[in-house]
Amino acid sequence: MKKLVGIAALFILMSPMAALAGEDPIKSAESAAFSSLASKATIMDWNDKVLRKGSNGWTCLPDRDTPGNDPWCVNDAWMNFLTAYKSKKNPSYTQVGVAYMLQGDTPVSNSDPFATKPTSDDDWVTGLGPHLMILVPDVATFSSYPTDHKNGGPWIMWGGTPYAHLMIPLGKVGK
Ligand SMILES: [Cu+2]
Repeated sequence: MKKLVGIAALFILMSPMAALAGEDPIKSAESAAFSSLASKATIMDWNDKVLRKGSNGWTCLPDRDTPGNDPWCVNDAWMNFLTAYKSKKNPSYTQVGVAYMLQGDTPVSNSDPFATKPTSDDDWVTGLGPHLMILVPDVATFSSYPTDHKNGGPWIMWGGTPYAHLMIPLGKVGK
């Protein structure tokens, strides 16, 4: 419970900090995808506050106060995932999820969804460029994909957990 409160506090702290940095959260959120999608999307901050109501079923969220630029544009299945993830509950989506992260991402563990500091070099994913992230209702159908994020193509992040998803780089991976 203490951890949950801590995470909630973190998310509450994050939006004023982003605002202090002078970043327009709507512009930041929209930059996660291309304008034909993002301009009609709902814009929401990380406290679930709607900053702009959209009309196309997509939701974009601004860069968080973490290293790297990591705005998201997601469909309903991914919103279900993110809501569950924030409270460490199992997601319950039943449709395919699509998320755009065209600005890249914050460094993250490839195996531990809740790692708070860098893990081993083989596991810690840094320098992520533009990518798509796909959810499927039955994560067992991911089994033919590699989990190695350095394989040069798509890979499974957080495999073997309820948060498994397919990462699809839209550019070169690594240096
Ligand atoms: Cu991502």
